[in-house]
Amino acid sequence: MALSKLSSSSSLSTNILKPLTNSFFLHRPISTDTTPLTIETSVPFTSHQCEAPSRSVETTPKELLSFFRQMATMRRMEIAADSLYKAKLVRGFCHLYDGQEAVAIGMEAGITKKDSIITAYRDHCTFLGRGGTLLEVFSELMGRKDGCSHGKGGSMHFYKKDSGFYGGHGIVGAQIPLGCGLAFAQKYSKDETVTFALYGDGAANQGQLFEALNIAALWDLPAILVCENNHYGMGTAEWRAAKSPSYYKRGDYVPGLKVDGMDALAVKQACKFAKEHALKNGPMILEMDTYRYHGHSMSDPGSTYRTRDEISGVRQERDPIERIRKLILAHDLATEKELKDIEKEVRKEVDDAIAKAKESPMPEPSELFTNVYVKGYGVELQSCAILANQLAVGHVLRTKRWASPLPQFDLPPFLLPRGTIDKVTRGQTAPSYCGFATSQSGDL
Ligand SMILES: Cc1ncc(C[n+]2csc(CCOP(=O)(O)OP(=O)(O)O)c2C)c(N)n1
Ligand SMILES: [Mg+2]
Repeated sequence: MALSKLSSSSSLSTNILKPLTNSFFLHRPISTDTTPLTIETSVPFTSHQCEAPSRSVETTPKELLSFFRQMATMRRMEIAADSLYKAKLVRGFCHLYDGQEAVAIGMEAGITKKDSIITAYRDHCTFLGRGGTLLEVFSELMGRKDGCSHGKGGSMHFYKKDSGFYGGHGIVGAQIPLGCGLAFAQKYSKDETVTFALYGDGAANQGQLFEALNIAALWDLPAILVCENNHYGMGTAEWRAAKSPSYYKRGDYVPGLKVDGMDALAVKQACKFAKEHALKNGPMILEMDTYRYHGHSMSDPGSTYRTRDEISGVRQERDPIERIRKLILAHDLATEKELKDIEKEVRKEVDDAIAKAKESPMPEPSELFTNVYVKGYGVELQSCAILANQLAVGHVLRTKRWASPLPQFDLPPFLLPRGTIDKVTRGQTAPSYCGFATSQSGDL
């Protein structure tokens, strides 16, 4: 695997930003300084069927500090989730995102909460990036009431509809057509927003991606398909699964961009660029070159199909948090001690959230079958909160047959033709539905 290197000497010594004196910064609270800065991305963008955006990214000390804090929080949260899992407080499936934090952080910096995001099962940090809280994360992981899906979704089914986060999906690739459905709704309602549909390098080989992309391109939908290329699908290296690993080119007639997904500023620049493109011209593919430190899921130690040297090499040369730390220090935006203090605070926030989540009650047994079926429609339509959400976004414009709302989740369930229900439920009801059981009782 060719790892694009974080070259600390070349990127950090770039003279685009003229270092200012320490005293200048010492008089400003570091978290509020909005002096404009221009920083060059670690590596150039590579484009397909479009011009690449500039490597010079506008930022501020405030933004860099917030990148650092947020990524440190995500990293700590994922490590804590690992411990909770090993202590058997989190059960069932659990996929961690440490290593990939710059994608979630950079994407949020390039878009707004009015834009939509939909992703796969590696969803904890995307949820946090959308404004979710640590308490909601840990409660959901432990199957408690205060979780973002009321403890009924578990690790793979995080949602935050009020800031445009549509999950959290366990079926590889399923979120891509659903994301295009969201983009269809956005275009239909002319609200000048876009959808980012994230998927992995493994999912990039799914047929449904190409079907959805074809329609999205035909109808100029504001859909940005983001391939988070962490170079493995479970234990299979990309070169064993993909004839062409240039995922940014695989939309053929759809423009694409390859981005250093370990550089939050590059991700921000690419997402801004893609949003502007998509609003005017329709879909675009972004390939984020990234890496996951953990194994695929908690049952995978992650070291049988890749060497320890490879993992530690990425940590040393490309780690997204270390990159931002070096930038902050190189430009005297904060001291090492200040950054260490932020990490200490983050640790405490995570510990406090876990303690609180442990106090959150389990859902009542009477909740077991709520949000699963809507009564009175003959065919018992699956309307588990999670599926209602999936269907709402993917099929609203197709079916136009509304059923009554689900008060608990403020979601519109739909009555779908029987064939559609069967098709969807076969693929998706089981994992979503079982999230509740698995998050509380054990492995499937
Ligand atoms: C349709 C389908 N096939 C197989 C699986 C089992 N599965 C879960 S994750 C995964 C690998 C996906 O890899 P990738 O898309 O690269 O995402 P990553 O886990 O690396 O984020 C597979 C095969 C599934 N959940 N759904
Ligand atoms: Mg992958």
